[in-house]
This record gives sequence, C-alpha cells and structure tokens, in this order.
Amino acid sequence: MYNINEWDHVFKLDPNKTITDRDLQAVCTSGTDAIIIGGTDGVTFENVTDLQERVQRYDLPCVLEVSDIEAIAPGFDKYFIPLVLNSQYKRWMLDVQHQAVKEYGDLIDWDDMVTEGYCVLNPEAKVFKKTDCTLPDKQDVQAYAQMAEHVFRLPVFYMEYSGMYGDPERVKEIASELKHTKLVYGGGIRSREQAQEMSVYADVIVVGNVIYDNLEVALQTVEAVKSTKMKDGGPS
Ligand code: 1GP
Repeated sequence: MYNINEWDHVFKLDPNKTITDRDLQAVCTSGTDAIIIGGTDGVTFENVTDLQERVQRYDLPCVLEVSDIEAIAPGFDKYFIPLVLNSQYKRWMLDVQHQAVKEYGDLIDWDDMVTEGYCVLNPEAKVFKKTDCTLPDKQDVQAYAQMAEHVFRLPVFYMEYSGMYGDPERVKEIASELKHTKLVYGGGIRSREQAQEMSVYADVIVVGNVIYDNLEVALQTVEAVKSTKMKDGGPS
C-alpha cells in the first residue's frame, strides 16, 4: 500500500505533540493506510526523526509532510510537498520549495515526492495565518481545483479545514470537478459519522487532532471510512 491512489484513510501525527507508545501502537495498527508526520508549529529535525523512528516500527507507509526546511529528514516512504494555492504570497507556493530543492535536490528521489495543491479553508487555522492565506469563495475553490488538475497536473488537491469540520456540499462539488487529481479532505473529524460523510466524496480522509483528544473516536474513523468506501465499490 505504498501507492497513495490506494489510500482511503490516513492519520496525521503532529511531531510537536506527545503520544504514548501504547496510543501510537493503536494508531499504527488500526488499519489506516498511512501515517503522515506533519504540523505547523514547533516542527524540528529532532521531534520529526524521533516520531519517524517510532512509527517505522510498524508495517505501514510513513510520510513526511514538509513544512520546515530545517526538519527534512531522510528515510521516509513519501514526502508530501504542499503548495499553498490560496496564499497571497508566492513564497508559500514556490519560494520555500525552491529553496529546499536548491539545498537537497541532488539527494531527492523524485519518485517519492507527492506535490499537494493545498487550499486552506479555515481562517482560524494556524496554517492559514502562517502562510498568509485569503479565504476563497466557492468559485475560487473550484478554480483552484481546476488549476491543480489541469494547469499544474498535481497528484493531490487537499481541502484543508484543519481544526474545523468543513462543508460536505463543497467537498462534493470539488469531488465532481476532479478526475485525475486525488481529493484529500482534512479537518475537524471528531466522529465516525463525519468520517463517513466526507469519505463519500473525498478520495482520502485525514484525521489529526482527535487522536490526541479522543483516541477511541479516532480509531473508529478507520472502519467508518473503509466501510463507506466498500459500499462505494472498493478503493477509488
Ligand atoms: C490537519 O487536515 C489535517 O492538517 C487534519 O485536521 O487535525 O482537524 O483533524 P484535524
């Protein structure tokens, strides 16, 4: 399952948060398709590699979502590179990535890299503020999705509601827009019903914060997503 096209559900772990070995074991053996390590604040080489080493004891893909050039570590199965499409500044779309490639280009295995067209939709999210986003309206999001698929030909379009449950109607509209680019949804999933609702439309569901607040509910989202996808006719 090292091909993202086969994934339905992933957990995102924040290297700046603490998780016990017992909880980590439950997360990694839950049946989720992959673990993404990523966060906005306090991401360091040390906390990334510490969590990487702990996750790699388990037999599932371990992905680094790169948010800080200082915290890029070798040995991940995949590297997710966000391009923040609704940032006001090209810095978050081009410049930080350019700097990273300039520094590490010779070491990068390009096949392991997955570029994400990131659209941040929660104005209260740390990532929204950090990357100087503006809030896109319905037509804006649709155009970003079209650009991700047709202009940039990105493998992933990520509707990022981090910390807030998004609008399923909007996710549905964007899903109908995309044919080749995979739709990833993340944000505010705090029940199996919400996981189910979003997985009807999105190809991949990302579950983050609830891992730290209510592990039991977090674990239930795996089965919720998997059973919804089975009903829809297997993995998309
Ligand atoms: C954050 O999209 C992920 O990058 C998941 O969001 O933490 O709100 O679940 P939550």
